[in-house]
Amino acid sequence: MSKRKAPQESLNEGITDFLVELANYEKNVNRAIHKYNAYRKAASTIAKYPTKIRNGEEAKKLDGVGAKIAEKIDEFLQTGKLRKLEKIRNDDTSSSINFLTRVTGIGYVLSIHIKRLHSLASLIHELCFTYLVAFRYFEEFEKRIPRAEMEKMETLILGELKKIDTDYIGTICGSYRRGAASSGDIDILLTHPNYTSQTEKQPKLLHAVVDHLESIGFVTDTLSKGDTKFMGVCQLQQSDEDEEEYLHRRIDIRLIPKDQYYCGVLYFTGSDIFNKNMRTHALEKGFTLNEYTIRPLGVTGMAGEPLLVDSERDIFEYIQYRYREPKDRSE
Ligand code: DCT
Ligand code: MG
Repeated sequence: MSKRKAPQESLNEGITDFLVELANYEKNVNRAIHKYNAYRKAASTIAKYPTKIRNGEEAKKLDGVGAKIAEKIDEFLQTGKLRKLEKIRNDDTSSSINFLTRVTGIGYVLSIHIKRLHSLASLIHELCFTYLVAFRYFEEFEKRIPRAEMEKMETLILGELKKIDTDYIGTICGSYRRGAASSGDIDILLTHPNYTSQTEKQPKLLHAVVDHLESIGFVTDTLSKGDTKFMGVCQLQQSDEDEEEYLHRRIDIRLIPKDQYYCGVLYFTGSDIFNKNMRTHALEKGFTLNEYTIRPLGVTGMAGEPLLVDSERDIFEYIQYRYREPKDRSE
């Protein structure tokens, strides 16, 4: 009597599960994208394999499964677990990062901090602090921001900017700029004519804005504050017409040199898929495009000097790409 065949994905589920867990660890904790891709690829091939894998040797015949992964499969099949994973799971730092990455994306900030920090004391301080903020607002960060609230915040932020210095230029990018009905967070790009890639760094231009937004009670918490990038939390104050209190929202403010501003605005407006497609098109036309600059590629493939850019349109024109309004940039 033949037993009914189990659904395909459960045949080697133990193996695919541990491969995916390893993949996420490499991505979130080590930021090792190649390793992440390698584990993902092996997991996806094995998930499609129609029979139960008996040993590493058998798995090694599959596309994307190399000697090292085959060894892990053997260990897993023979012992029912993986020492490497046990170690990772028991390591506080990596579980914290994995957890935070899963819940809010703050793990990313954290993993950067950990690479940059020098002393254990400051590491602990950062960890606790980020944890506290993440937990405090955990539920609020999961909720999307309605467009009407985004509009209110835009008016407030741009208005306050002008009070500090009329020369500031600010743009709320991200999904909001693409006209989305709701957004996950607030992505603000900031520049000032006095600040270019040729001048010295001017962290004061960023800090003056953050401090001011804090002083009016709009920015409520800081997750990280560098010379050019602030990541934190903000909240609109309830007014007489509002029925409910506003939620706490994630806000990122980036200070960008004026000559790189429009490449930044383009990049941070997204979507990520649109960016990817536009970069591919740029490469086909012989240019390399990133969040800072657009540069022509020479015959050897070396990038030349950044081209002058004074609007988003300039970038489209350089690479002969049909201009798209932000609302048409979903892909
Ligand atoms: N971006 C990108 N590639 C990524 C991540 C981000 O090009 N891997 C760019 C495009 C969007 C911009 O950065 C802001 O990122 P998010 O805030 O994550 O995206 P969003 O489109 O604003 O979506 P959400 O409404 O969820 O904030
Ligand atoms: Mg966003």
